[in-house]
Amino acid sequence: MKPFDTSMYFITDSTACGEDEFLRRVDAALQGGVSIVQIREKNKSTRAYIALAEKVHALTRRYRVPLIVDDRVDVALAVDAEGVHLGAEDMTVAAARRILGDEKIIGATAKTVPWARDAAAQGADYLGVGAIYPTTTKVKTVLTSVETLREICMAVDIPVNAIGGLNRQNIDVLAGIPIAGICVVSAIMKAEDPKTAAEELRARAKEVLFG
Ligand code: TZP
Ligand code: MG
Repeated sequence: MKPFDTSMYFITDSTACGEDEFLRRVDAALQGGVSIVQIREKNKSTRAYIALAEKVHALTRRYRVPLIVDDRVDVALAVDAEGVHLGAEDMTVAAARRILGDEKIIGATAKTVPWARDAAAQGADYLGVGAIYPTTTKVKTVLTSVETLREICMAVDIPVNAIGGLNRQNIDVLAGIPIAGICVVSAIMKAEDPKTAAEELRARAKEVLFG
């Protein structure tokens, strides 16, 4: 597997704007220094998902940032993305690993310690844990306490990221928890200036979490 850095993990959402503006925002986030990008599409046809993922991958490649495809191993393979992110209703990590081999990054969602251990044992490369705060992004999720997040970090030896409602103003709640990074959608995607938002969030995360 190629090395990857989940410290500033940006998840896209194309539902709020047209495609040109969407791609402009993703490019701005990359300029602002996000370390990894996930394309997350819930309503597109397979063909449209692949078409958009190809465009996003062209951008992420330019910045040498890995692209992760949410939910879909087939889409990840079709665009030769660097990895896939799997939730409870997606293919298991073990099945995805059989298909993708050892070179691709496989992330998994985990909301409990047993779930986290299971994903790690199946070969997940990182975990996303949350939602830490209520989120305005369309998602089927429940809140995960900061205490559970801490326990998950202690229970597995793969990188753990926090997700859900995180922004520059509230990430201090994560100080002292050995997470590898934060995942955000709105804090960058819906910002007036996504480049500055990414820069500021990254700086704040460095200060509060990795300082
Ligand atoms: N999983 C748990 S919360 C969430 C996902 C995909 C959405 C996070 O979005 P935001 O806008 O950063 O709260
Ligand atoms: Mg999923």
